[in-house]
Amino acid sequence: MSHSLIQIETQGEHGEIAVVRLHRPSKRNALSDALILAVRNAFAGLPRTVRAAVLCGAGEHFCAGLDLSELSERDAGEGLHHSRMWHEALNQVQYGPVPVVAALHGAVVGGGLELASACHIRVADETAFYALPEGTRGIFVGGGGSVRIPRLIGVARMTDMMLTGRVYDASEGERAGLAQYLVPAGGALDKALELARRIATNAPLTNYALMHALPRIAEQSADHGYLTEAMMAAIAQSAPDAKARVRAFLEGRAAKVKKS
Ligand code: 1HE
Repeated sequence: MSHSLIQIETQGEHGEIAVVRLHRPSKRNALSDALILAVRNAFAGLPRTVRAAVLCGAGEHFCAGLDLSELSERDAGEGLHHSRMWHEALNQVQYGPVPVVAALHGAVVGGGLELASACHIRVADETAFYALPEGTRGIFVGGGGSVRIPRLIGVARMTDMMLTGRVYDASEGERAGLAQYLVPAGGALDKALELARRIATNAPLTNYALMHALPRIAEQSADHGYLTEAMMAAIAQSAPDAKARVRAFLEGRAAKVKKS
């Protein structure tokens, strides 16, 4: 399946991996309204065979953020609805059908960083750099960045990035928590695919719990969190798939945990 602004391909014996590629390289994958809607539609409409997805960008950069050429004439009401449209699209990435691994390279800036933050795992290559130039442009984040980015790097680092225009390089970004994996230049997609293939072999309810229960438990009081956790654990372990996996380990048929 392919739209002009987004390319989607499936991989794997049963089509279990989807690669969703932002495809507007001449504009550094700047997120126009059409592209952000295409992102929403891509994740809402993933084929049912898909168990994990990779999100990447065509060309030299992952994403240059909001398409600034569309910003100029919006009034307050339109700005509100525009931001809410982004929220809906990025929520579709975070709370869509499957875990999403972002493969990052080049610019991961502004709304591009907001989009990356909606993914479940971020893999960056050495060319990646991160910034929130909204401060410089006289605007504010509007794609859920003020909710998601502090949860990755803390309020203090995000405040610094926006107040001073600070740019994190790939290693600084990894150390700060913007990406969990750092790989040589050109290697982000392969690493992201490797992780996605692994994720696709998990029991579906485990992946569901990680996508939908864990972030909500992290927002709950400890008391409520323990109860939500217990209920999720009970549901996950009752699945036939879970029982078969535990039996396989006990009978020596499953891999042990080993150092990588
Ligand atoms: C764009 C955009 C864009 C590139 N909107 N057109 N984001 C920013 O403030 C980042 C702005 N972009 C840049 O700083 C640079 O373009 C990059 C570092 C990302 C890439 O640099 P480079 O040298 O590879 O490309 P370029 O020559 O700057 O750009 C190539 C073309 O893409 C050029 O258009 P052309 O018609 O002259 O060829 C650029 O104008 C265009 N382009 N970035 C529109 N962002 C939900 S709220 C989120 C708020 C934000 O995201 S604010 C941050 C916006």
